Amino acid sequence: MDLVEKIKAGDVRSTARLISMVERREPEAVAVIKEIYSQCGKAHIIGITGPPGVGKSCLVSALVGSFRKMGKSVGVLAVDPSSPFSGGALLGDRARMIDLTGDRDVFIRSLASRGAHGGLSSAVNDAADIMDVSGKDIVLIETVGVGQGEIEIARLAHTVILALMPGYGDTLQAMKAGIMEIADIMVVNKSDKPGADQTVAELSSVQNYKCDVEGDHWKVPIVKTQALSKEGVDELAQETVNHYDYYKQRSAIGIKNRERRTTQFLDILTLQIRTEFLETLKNDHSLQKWVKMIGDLELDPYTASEQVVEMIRKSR
Ligand SMILES: Nc1nc2c(ncn2[C@@H]2O[C@H](COP(=O)(O)OP(=O)(O)OP(=O)(O)O)[C@@H](O)[C@H]2O)c(=O)[nH]1
Ligand SMILES: [Mg+2]
Repeated sequence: MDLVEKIKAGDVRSTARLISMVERREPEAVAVIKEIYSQCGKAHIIGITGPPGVGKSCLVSALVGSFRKMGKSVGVLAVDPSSPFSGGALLGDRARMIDLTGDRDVFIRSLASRGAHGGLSSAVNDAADIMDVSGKDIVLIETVGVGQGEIEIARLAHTVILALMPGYGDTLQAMKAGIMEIADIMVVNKSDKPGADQTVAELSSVQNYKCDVEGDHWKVPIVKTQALSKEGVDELAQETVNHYDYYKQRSAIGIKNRERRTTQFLDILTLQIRTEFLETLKNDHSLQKWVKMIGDLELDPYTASEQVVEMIRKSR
């Protein structure tokens, strides 16, 4: 059996190998992705995001348990923290997840967030596709932080869970970063701590305002959880299923998928055009003249790019 066949049969080692190849951006990996692409689209992709330390990894572990009880197989992608401050958390995550690894229907992989320029979101896209084709019913993606990069990654999910914990600070931060808008479900984890109900109330006032639309709109549920004791986690799992069903019933999963694929396509295309252009720049004397003029302050880079775009337009 070749690699593609093995992955389709759900072989764990082959799946892990291909994800590593994707992470290292090996050209052979691209060839395999091309081959499996048409078989994507069966998995329900769930993103979980939120400020550091709110309990995302613990929630992921607990959610895996809830989904297994529903008879669903699960792939987990943990996007490693790049910050040296949270570097220690990863080991903790692995240790917490260890009790799940004996199960054949659970596959856990982390992806390092080093390797800049869009490399990560492209690796996450590919890894999610690989888990999908390997037969996982659910693909859970944990991203760290609430920055633009995390928002981009969360966007590839069908269902985005925003995890917060009691305390106004985190809530405010999340609102500022604009991440509230992408949340399909909000979680107040660590609800064993004081102030959980107040945080829920704060969030629901924001949500009511934002979702105060008549007719056919998904009302973002706010779920209280305690990831360590697993309280509320079955309910959270059920809400993700409800959200997916809601979109499916309205044939809106296709729209979500198209949005994801458009972004992915643009990322790949931009990178390819950039590479291609840099190659041309090296060999084309007229382009080098341009670069020289920009360097000598005879032409500004804005006018130069407008002229290049105009040139491309004319050549079409
Ligand atoms: N009291 C309480 N502590 C919790 C709960 N859930 C998680 N924790 C603790 O919160 C800490 C952080 O949990 P993680 O799951 O690593 O949090 P995270 O959001 O994944 O953290 P990063 O990946 O570093 O952003 C750990 O010490 C957990 O034991 C909870 O429901 N209640
Ligand atoms: Mg974590």
